[in-house]
Amino acid sequence: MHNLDAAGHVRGESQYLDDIPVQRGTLHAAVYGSPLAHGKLLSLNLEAARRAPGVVRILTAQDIPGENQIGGIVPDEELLAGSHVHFQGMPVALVLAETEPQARAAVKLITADIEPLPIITDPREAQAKGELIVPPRTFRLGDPAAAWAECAHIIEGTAENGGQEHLYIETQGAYAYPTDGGGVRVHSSTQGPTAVQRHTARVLGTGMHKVEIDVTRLGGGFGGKEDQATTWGALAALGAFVTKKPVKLVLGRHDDLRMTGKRHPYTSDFKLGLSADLKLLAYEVTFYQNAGAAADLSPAVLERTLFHACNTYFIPNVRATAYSCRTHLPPNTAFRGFGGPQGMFVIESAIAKAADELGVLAWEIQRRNLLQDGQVFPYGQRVEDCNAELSWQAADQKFELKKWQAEVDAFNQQSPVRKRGLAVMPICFGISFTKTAMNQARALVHIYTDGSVGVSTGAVEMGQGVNTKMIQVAARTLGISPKRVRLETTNTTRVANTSPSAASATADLNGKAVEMACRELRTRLLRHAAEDLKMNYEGLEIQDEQVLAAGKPAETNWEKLVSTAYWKRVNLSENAHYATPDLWFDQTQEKGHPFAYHVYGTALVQATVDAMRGTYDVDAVRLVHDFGQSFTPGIDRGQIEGGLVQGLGWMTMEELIYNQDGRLLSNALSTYKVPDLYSVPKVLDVEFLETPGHPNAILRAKAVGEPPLMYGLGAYFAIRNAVRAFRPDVRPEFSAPFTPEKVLLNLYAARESAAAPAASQAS
Ligand code: LUZ
Ligand code: MOS
Repeated sequence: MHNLDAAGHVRGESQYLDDIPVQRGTLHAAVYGSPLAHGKLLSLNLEAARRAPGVVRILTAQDIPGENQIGGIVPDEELLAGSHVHFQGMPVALVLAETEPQARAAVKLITADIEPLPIITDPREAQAKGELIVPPRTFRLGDPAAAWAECAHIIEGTAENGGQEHLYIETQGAYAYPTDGGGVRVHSSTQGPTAVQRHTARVLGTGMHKVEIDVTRLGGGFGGKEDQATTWGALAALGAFVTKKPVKLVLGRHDDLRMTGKRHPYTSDFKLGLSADLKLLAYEVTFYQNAGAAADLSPAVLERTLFHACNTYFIPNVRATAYSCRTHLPPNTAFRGFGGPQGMFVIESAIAKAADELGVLAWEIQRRNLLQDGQVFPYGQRVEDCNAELSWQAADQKFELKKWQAEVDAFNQQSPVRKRGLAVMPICFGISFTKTAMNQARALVHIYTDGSVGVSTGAVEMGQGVNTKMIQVAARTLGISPKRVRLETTNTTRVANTSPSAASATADLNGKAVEMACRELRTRLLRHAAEDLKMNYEGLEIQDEQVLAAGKPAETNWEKLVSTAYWKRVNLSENAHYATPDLWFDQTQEKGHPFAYHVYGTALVQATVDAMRGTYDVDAVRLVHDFGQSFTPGIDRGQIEGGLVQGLGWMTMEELIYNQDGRLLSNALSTYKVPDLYSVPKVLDVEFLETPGHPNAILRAKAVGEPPLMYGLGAYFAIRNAVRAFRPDVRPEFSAPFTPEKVLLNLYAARESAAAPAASQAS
């Protein structure tokens, strides 16, 4: 089944926040953000802005009726700056005006007296100064200190990755209305309606029951609206609450880029020990996460980095330590993969460095160390239903790794200026929120008397096709056509206490709840049918297929079944609750069973580098992915393609640059390059691995949102291999993204400095 939103999107009919008809009397808001990254806020000069045309009101921290606090995991983030500013663009004042241009013009008239304080942008500096968001965490397996003695080879190094802008097509925004009885209703472009509700209530000093959040769909989220939609939702709500008028706040692209957090940059130190036959024996790694100025989701992201520190390899002795470092950048946040990609980049870098030094191909090391059933992850979970070997073998068989490598080598032999590189990128990604309690969801299903069905869940549609999946689940479980089912908006009044749509788990969690609710309704209807048809109650489970089958093909019997059930006063609504079974994690031991299951896959990536220009193409990505039993293969394939290209962009061209003052220099699409159509590999093969799926996955279709992003890491190592084909004496340092600029710097690195690593290897 195709994505049900597709036609509406193509015709421009799909409703986004900005398409909601604007009510008369609506005020338009714009935000004044701090011009400095750190300082004491001495005074705000609002007079000129107050007198500007159309300005109705300017709100500051003093106007907040409740608590000026939107921190989730750690209460360390003010909605509007109080006494201090902590990053450039931190919201300080909210201008409400009759039109949006008036509000934006008035913002430009605001000035602030700020006493500058020292600015930290480097996570290692923050760590050295004790500026940590939370205490460090360490995951341990075996005894690495003792294992070094056993290692034939020990490789040490550093790896760095940059951040990543989410660049959802729809910027952050919200539209709030005052409601009867002193509440607010907020249309929010958020992945986490409950988070917006909770923090809005806190800021307004009211109960969550007076705050209703409603979401139709997002024009992209990618993690950027998991936590950080809250600011804009709460600000719009504050405006509506104070003025008793509707308030609409939509960030312009420039403000969105400047004011919101991104994927976390990391800098990490690694030490990897191997046996003579290339078995990984020991791994020590220290991650320094650049959290930015407030905790946001950083501690959770940090944790997922630790969970994925070994990617899809078994290493018997591991010590992984992670620091969440407070700097004066906008608070960094969730981004597809949620720290996993950062952890995986480091182990892949360590393996690449080992391959350089040992004179072997990285995939020879990768191949020998894939996870297998019965082994254990460093966090204590047993490896079960592992498809690491299976996906590698399938990829090898379909794409002929050795032959492909030989072709690349042959090409490089005869091509002096263009060189190719091949890399293999196997992945393993854990599915579940790492915070066990978040793995729950609810669904509310109504069957109307005409046989049509309305389904409400906590799932937010953001282009990933979750609504289509929910409709499929409902239709299949009830045994009716998907045409009879509508997915309602995501609304906190209909479905409460929701987890954000995140962690690749949205379809699993909400889908299971839909399935449970529909099963219950179906049983109820069958019982009614059995009564009407004088069927035997005991035989119900056996006969229910017959009963439903009798309703086909015209489904007129469905309508009859439903309407007669109504007249017999059968309850046609159901609310179900699902909690993923068997999850636990003990943070004191850093051991447990945090994931419902894991998703595996293997990608082969080829890049061609132009050694004159430093430019490159990622020519081909051919991969085998573990979808389980996909019931929406078109949507799932789309997730793989999109995730891959997003990962490829992060690893190759998307370069976020902040200066020493904490100012974003890559603050527009002229300076921040994202993949376009030409960046998509010309060959993009997505093959479905034949596996039974997992019982914790909805209809045994495994989660598909985040895992494919990590195939993009292969592009980094393919480019690196191509550079080394041109300059075997150069060992490019591990610094993502591998921009054409860095390619050139490596290609034209001085011969002398290039000789140094070779000498140290000999010593
Ligand atoms: N969000 C979250 C996530 O709160 N916890 C997670 O484990 C997670 N994982 C991936 C993406 N978002
Ligand atoms: Mo996400 S990074 O699953 O919001």
